[in-house]
Amino acid sequence: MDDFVLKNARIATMADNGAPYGLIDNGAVAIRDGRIAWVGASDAIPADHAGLETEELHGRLVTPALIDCHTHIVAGGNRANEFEMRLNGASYEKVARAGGGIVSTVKATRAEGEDELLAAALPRVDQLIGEGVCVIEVKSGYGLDLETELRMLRVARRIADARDIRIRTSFLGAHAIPPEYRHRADAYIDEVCIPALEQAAAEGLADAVDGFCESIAFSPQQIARVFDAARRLGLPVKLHAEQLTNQGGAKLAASYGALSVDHLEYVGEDGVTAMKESGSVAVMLPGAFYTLRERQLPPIDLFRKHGVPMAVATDCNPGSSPLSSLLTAMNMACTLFRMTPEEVLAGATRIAAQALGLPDAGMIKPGLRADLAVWNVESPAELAYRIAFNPLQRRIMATKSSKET
Ligand code: DI6
Ligand code: FE
Repeated sequence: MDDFVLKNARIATMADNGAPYGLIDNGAVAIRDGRIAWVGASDAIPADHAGLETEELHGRLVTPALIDCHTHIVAGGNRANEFEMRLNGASYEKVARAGGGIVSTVKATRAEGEDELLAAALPRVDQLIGEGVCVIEVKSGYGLDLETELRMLRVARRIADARDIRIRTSFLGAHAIPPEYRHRADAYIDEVCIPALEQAAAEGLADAVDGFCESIAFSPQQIARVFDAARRLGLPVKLHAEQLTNQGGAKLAASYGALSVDHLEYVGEDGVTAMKESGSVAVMLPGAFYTLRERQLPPIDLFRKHGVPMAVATDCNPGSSPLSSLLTAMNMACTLFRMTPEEVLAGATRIAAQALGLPDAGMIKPGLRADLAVWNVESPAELAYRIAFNPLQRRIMATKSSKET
């Protein structure tokens, strides 16, 4: 990437400068070697950057590039047929008997090769890129056998070769109990999940370890065994917790210093204070809340009261959140969860970076990567305000060579 300056922009730095959104009106940003070299007022560009190629932005809004910190974007098949069955009155049991639910995605994912899985994921990735996203977290968890879990992670890595995007992977072997281990969750953890995790770590395929702690998935004790393995391997953890019931997953994840705890509709105040102590981010996933027509709201006021940072992500997956628009997730987080436009923009930039353990992204600040989004809007609140409208003018991403750090 060439060195250049953007000027006469409204810059929502999302860094702490005392103003809402870290806003700099009539601002400029200097980019050198794929990093932010300087940011400030357009009439105060330092002499050492003044000679660079300069682009006039005519008051457009510039934000950090967006970050989708929770997706299952690699998955086989889709579940439109069961969506249709349910809307035609089929019961949950009937859908399950017809092979529906998460197991159907496991079956489809096992049946697809790397190229097929990649080809299916790329249009969803492209939609996110088209909304100014520069980092996508991608989970495994629809393989539930060693071979397919690793295949999913390889496909996730290949997304970064096929597109100008940074990918962070999470091993999610403890997502569901596969049919062949029905009623034998402990055996699944020992015989499949932990060996697959060890293999993924040995091959450098996992940046973090995730799990689904729920009555229909894994208990806190079972998740703890997966997290012990993660700790031995030196990998950070995160957890789907308290999505449908309160199992104490948030407290467990916090005790392992989790980067994030995700969903959290049913978390209690004890879970929230544990997350505050561990510095874990609360990842809000309104796409799943919407799709499942959930009624229990995540306790936004408790996160605010205890100073637990909130991220917002798509949870893009074929079952509970067939959503590949982060802007829509931001809108939903405002309308459904009553988060503020500033909270949701922070949640899709600075706090999302924190949820992924990325200290070099999510803000417009000297030294950080020059991953930016330029928008055809005047105020940052417009990003979350419109429904299914994409005002991206262009995305700027730090050079390919500095893509992985
Ligand atoms: N929570 C969810 O909402 C998804 N996974 C999870 O742990 C559901 C995934 C699916 O239905 O395919
Ligand atoms: Fe999820």
